Amino acid sequence: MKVTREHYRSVKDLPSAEFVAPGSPLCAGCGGLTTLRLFHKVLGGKVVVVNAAGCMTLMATYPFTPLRSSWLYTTMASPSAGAQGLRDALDILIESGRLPADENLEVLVLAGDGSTIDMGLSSTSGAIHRGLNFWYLCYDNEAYGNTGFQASPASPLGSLTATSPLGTPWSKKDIFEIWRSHRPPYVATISPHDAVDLAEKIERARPLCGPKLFVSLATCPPGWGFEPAMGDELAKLAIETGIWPLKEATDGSIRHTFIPEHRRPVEAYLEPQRRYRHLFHPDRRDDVIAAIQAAVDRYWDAAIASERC
Ligand SMILES: Cc1ncc(C[n+]2csc(CCOP(=O)(O)OP(=O)(O)O)c2C)c(N)n1
Ligand code: SF4
Repeated sequence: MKVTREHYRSVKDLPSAEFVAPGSPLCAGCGGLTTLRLFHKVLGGKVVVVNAAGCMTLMATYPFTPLRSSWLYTTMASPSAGAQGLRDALDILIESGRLPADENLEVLVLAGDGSTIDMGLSSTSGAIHRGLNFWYLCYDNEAYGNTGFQASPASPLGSLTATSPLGTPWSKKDIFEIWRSHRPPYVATISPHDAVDLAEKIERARPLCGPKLFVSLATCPPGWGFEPAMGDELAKLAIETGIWPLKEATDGSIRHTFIPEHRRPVEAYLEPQRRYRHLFHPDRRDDVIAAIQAAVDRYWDAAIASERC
């Protein structure tokens, strides 16, 4: 089931302008880069990107950059503090007449899951609490990708990373709920597979003043172990199996923008990825596969029950 779309009916309705040019040192088939390209396209060109150290930092290999927008690079722990400084500076310059109002910029934090869910969470929590008017795009490749794919608290149960060679024993930290508990105006999950859903969510968030989070599943060919051409199929499978729910919370109230009523078994998503190969070869780990399936089923049973109320 899909919700009614108000702004975009198909990808043909998306703006044609590009703000991320082709050609960057990022890996072929990076789902995070696809999300950024789509996100920037819809948000528009009047943007300053505040980028925490991570894979996307590779875009700013001086003197080259594929970005047409402005860029501020921060440590992993401080993109939201950087966003606060930029927002304040822009507001003061406009208020004092030193910058024309039509030169205002949207402030967009761009950060990986490690920075978002772990190291940068404290400064972000402060920024949300202060009601900072900014956009936050987390590309969640489910590990510390840039430094060799070490486990992060976003690494899902059973996944192999450089620091969990037997499979991560924990479930992902729920950044959607962590943000939602701060009561920001808007929180959403998105996917590089569904450009229209992503674009609709940006339009719904645009009129809202305050912190706005978008968490995108970032399919990662080298870290997850799949051929770059398969990225879109995997992102689709994450939605169809129910592993990556597409949802939003406006003023705390959650709704799913797609409910996979006939969910595919999680194996369809897990088996093609090298990071889950140990669950299938040489012996099947039915216990771990069943635990992953049970968590997905529990999530959707609760979600469907609450949305029917
Ligand atoms: C305080 C600090 N510790 C470690 C590093 C080294 N470092 C640079 S990028 C990175 C990984 C970032 O992971 P994530 O935020 O998930 O983004 P990704 O690399 O996956 O894009 C690390 C550990 C750093 N820059 N700063
Ligand atoms: S390691 Fe993964 S997230 Fe990082 S650039 Fe490559 S594909 Fe993208």
